[in-house]
Amino acid sequence: ADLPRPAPRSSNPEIMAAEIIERLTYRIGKDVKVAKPHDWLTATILVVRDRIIDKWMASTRKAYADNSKRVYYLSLEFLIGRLMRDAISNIGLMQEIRDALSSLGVDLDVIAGLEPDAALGNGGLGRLAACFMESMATVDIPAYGYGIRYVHGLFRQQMADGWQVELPETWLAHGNPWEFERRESSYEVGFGGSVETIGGYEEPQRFVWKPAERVIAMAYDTPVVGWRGTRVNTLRLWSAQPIDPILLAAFNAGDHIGALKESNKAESLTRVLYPADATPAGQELRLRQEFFFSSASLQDILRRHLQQYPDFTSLPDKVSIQLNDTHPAISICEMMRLLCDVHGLEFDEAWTITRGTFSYTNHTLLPEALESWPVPLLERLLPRHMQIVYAINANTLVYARKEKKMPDQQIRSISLIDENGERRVRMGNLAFIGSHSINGVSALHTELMKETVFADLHSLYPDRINNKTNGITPRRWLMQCNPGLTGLIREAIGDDFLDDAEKLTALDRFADDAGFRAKFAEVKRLNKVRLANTVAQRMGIRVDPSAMFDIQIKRIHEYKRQLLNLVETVALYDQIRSHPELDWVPRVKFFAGKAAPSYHNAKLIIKLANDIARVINNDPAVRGLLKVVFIPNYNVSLAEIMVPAADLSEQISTAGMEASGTGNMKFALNGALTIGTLDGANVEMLEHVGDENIVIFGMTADEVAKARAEGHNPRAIIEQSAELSQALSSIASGVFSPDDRSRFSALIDGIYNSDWFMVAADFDAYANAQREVDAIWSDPDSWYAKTVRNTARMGWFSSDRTIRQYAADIWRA
Ligand code: 26M
Repeated sequence: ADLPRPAPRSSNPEIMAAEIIERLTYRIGKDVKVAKPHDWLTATILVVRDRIIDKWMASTRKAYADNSKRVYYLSLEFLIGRLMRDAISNIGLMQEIRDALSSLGVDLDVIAGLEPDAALGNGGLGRLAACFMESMATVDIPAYGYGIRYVHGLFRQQMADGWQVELPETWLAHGNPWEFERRESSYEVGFGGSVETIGGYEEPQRFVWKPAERVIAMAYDTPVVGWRGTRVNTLRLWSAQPIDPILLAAFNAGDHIGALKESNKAESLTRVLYPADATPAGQELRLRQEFFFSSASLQDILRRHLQQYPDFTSLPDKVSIQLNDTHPAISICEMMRLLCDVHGLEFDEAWTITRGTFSYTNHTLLPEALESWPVPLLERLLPRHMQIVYAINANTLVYARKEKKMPDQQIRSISLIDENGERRVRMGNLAFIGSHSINGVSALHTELMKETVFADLHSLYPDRINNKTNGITPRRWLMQCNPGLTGLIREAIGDDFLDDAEKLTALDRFADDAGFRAKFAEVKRLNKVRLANTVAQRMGIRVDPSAMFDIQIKRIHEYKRQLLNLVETVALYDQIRSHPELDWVPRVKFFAGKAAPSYHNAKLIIKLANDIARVINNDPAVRGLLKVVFIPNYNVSLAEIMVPAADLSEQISTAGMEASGTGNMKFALNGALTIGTLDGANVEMLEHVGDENIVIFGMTADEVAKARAEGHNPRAIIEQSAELSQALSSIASGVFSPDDRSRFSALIDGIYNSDWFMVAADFDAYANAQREVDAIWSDPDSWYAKTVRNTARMGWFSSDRTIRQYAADIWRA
């Protein structure tokens, strides 16, 4: 949003233009006459960056001077996307920079589109970390994000004959003007080797880890500006470097190649993001990444603490470390090692400090997604940490057995070691036991945590589990991605909502204002035209912006049930063809999302979407009534175009399986209607927007659990539904895959034989809900009244609210 506000140094486009030219000349070394669009982009970012730096330093100094508590957000993923528009808009210079560039013959929107989309994350968990970074700066919390500076972010997705193909992503190819290399902030991180025991008989025992391998973690800092530029925090990403390559080469004199191999090995640590978002890869390199960034971050955190305070007794008062899932859970052992072995604290004292400092957020209950590492691997790679795991476990199990009289079966379930089959360390249990707070990401998810995976740990520590329902930053997900709607809201209710999204409730009464609804619809139409243009440009497909835009965008996963949507699409296609005389609502069904490269069924679902699209889009019988579009290479930037253009948001996961969802919030905030199950944060969205403004269908989490426990009969269900039978058999028999008629038979057999994800069980409810959506659409007054109310009532889902709750209840910051 182009917001007129006093700028920090100048609000004069001429000065701004001069500054851009100055950066172009002296930092990039290019003449105005020969500058390429990319050079203008870099020069503009450098101007913006310099404006941010004063505030950055002031923020750092203030935290030091005030002895404020610092929050550290440890995450293997930060899915930040493009940064320039975010930064410019947050410091209030949008209009000046736009004008300055335009006076130089450069279009801001064109160069903004050249900025690479930083995809250092897979999906929801990584995007949440990015929203939280922006909100922590906005609500003025001294916070640091810690993560990995992957050379290659999430793979680029290309389609080859409808199949997903993964290509390497190279976001750093043109350099990264946002980051500052901090050579002075480097730490050694060890792997392997052995543990030496010192003392024992008279003196207390001490342990010294002698790693066999060592690498350097080097910091790269990126400033994160909050809304109105009040505070600038640091995102610190670690890059792995070989230990002094010159020295190493000298040591290996005569073996130059061998020496460089070592340096290659070090650098390979931070080369690439693991592309799984639900099934842990279980690869040694992944564990190395987790420990590498945990160790570097902890060394940095403890060093900063000792700079300011005499010892570590004050650590829990001055430091909060939030673990984004279990990926950084090894930090708990590393903290214990640093406190005991390096700084000489006693185990019990170190444990109190550690537990007082850490808190853990769980993002999934899927059993296959719960991280665990084989004991032999941990013993070999991190021998000291394995000892610490055993020590923590012994203490916990003694407490549970002796003081809490816990029976054996529960003891087995709370143990840090899974003894069923190959012995493994359970990272979820480690994160739980080592933290004073464990939170879920929606009310339903938090209750399910208490009842399922963490039931026994919850009975042992009943005060630790709490809920923090996710949120999204309204700066990126309303003001920037939807300037049209932002402008319209400002006209209607003024600017208060810009600083407090909950003020959007003032918009509620405009739902009954026909004039306002017409403007709201016009904004939506223009956003749909923008998406239609994107699709035309990228894929050569023409879609009609007057049709309902029905959108499902997220990682491809069976539990998210893109398959349910596709089966219903086929059923609708059959219906339209059998009853062309009926008054069908024209729809475009959009899909986008990446599949983990090793997830066979997810890749098959992408192929199915493309096969269905080809048949439907080429059938004149449904022309103008139904189109299916799978847009390749879904990322944050594509979401910023698709979210504002949606009429209908598909949030249809099997109840009990989506921890929260955050895309659901983005769509509703931007005036889409949701069709969804009672899953994750949908449940709370229903409470906020009201049941007349959201279309809920299907089994509840309890019903799903019951059906699974007692067994349900998908075959009987399918036989009772003519529409479903026909849709499934047409897919299974090869109607959409004439070149390979059995391509989808195994996928469809899964529905007949087990239907784990309740595609058959929920089909009729879903199809009926879709016809209900059609009915609402056919009455535009009713449709837009509902969508206006969605925007008006979604302010609570701002990540500012979420962060305030973390600060009040968990961090006490
Ligand atoms: C683990 C080990 C090895 C490789 C990859 C992983 C891994 C990476 C990401 C596992 C899970 C990952 O992400 C899970 C995730 O994104 N969960 C989502 O978190 C969102 C934010 O809380 C929720 O809104 C979503 O419902 C939830 O699916």
